[in-house]
Amino acid sequence: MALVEKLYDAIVDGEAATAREAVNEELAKGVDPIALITGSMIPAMDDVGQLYQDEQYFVPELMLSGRAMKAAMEPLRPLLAVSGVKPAGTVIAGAVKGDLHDIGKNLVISMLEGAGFKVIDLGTDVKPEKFVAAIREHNPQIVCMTALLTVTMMSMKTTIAAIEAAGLRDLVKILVGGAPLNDRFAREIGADGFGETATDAVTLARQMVVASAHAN
Ligand code: B12
Repeated sequence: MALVEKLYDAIVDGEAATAREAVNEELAKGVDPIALITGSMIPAMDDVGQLYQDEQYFVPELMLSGRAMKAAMEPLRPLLAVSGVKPAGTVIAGAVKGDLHDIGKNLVISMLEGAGFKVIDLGTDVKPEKFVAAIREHNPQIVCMTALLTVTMMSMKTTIAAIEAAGLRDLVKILVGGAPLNDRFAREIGADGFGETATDAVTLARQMVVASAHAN
């Protein structure tokens, strides 16, 4: 899908109202929501990250772009969600302790909901004990964790250890994601899977639900 310049520029420039307007204009033309996300919105956030790294952008600009990304997601979320069907499975999702980045997590949630999963969003800066309590309360098949900071990646390990200590590890599959992660790290910390994109989250979640159904 070609880049929609108005949408891309609005996110890079941190203009929330224009970003939402651009999405609505594209939807009115019949453009596929996922094409907007992958073709224009994620590339815009990637470039914002680069600008920050190059010290052309600072935290206020990051925040404005984050807000514009969220505004652009608003009209898309209901279109990604399906309703009225039996959930494909239950997932709990959160950004781990210390991590306030939630754009990727929210995208993962939207895509999972779009694929028919019931998702309980634990939010950001989620402490290990909150993951544990949510597993007890909601009985999910899958736990999705996000970390965007190298310093918070280790919170994933601590969370998996807490889930293990609570005797719940065998009841759930654990998926991890976020820009600084890779497959090897996921294996080292004892996760069941790593996904680079929100689409990977759906593919892996589907595989894991099928696998756990066979195991039962
Ligand atoms: C927007 C942003 C912010 C916003 C966040 C707004 C929000 N509501 O989320 C704000 C301004 C709050 C922020 C704050 C900070 N940020 Co910041 N931020 C970013 C930025 C530019 C974009 C992140 C983003 O939203 N990307 C777009 C989404 C769609 O991508 P994603 O999160 O990776 O998710 C995708 C995949 O990873 C995957 N995925 C994600 N989760 C999961 C989970 C599963 C299970 C699966 C399968 C897949 C999956 O699917 C998603 C879609 O494909 C990145 C740069 C970058 N390019 O990553 C820096 C970045 C992450 N931030 C950085 C830093 C340093 C900070 C601050 C420390 C800055 C400061 N000095 O205060 C604080 C930390 C706050 C905290 N405690 O968390 C650094 C981290 C460096 C590092 N190595 O640790 C980065 C990399 C910028 C940089 N280049 O230096 N930030």
